[in-house]
Amino acid sequence: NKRVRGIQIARPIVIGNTARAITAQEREDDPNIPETHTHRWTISVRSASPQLPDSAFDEGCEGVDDGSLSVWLRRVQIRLHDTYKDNNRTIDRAPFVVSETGWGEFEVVLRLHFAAEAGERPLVLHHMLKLHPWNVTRSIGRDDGLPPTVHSWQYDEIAFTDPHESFYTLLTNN
Ligand code: SLL
Repeated sequence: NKRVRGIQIARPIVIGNTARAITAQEREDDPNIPETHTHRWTISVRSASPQLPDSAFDEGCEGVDDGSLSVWLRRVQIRLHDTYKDNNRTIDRAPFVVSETGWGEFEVVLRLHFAAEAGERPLVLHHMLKLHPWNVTRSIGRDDGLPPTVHSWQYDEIAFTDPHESFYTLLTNN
């Protein structure tokens, strides 16, 4: 598998989480939510393409076509705190998202597996799950009567140096 020498090609991503307090109504509707759990949160890995609508960063992120990401990112393993049951989660297609409820903040370990064409080892990234708003995190009000959503995101660029020819073709054709 030949490499294209002297080339670096990067893809922008955003990793992070949204979180908000669980309401009394939700507890009433879902008796399975443990009493100790105070928050509902979603961790995700998304492409940072400017075309993505704001809703891509909402709770759940349903209906967001993040297809361009799946071209080169084939699997994300997300390791939660070991207080979680089955704390190693594997997501094999976009959207690369894990939603849970819980009571505490912890460091999430994300392992990004690239398309086989890349011939690259998985990349390990970290994200501090944020539940509580403070001065740096934006807490965005909403008009649906639910508590405000906390957002904590970090932008990153995944750079491939001297990429395999087939991977370079895959990236540039999509
Ligand atoms: C610590 N930051 O280091 C804390 C850990 C863990 C939070 C927080 C799971 C709850 C459950 C949950 O919210 N864990 O599965 O019941 O000590």
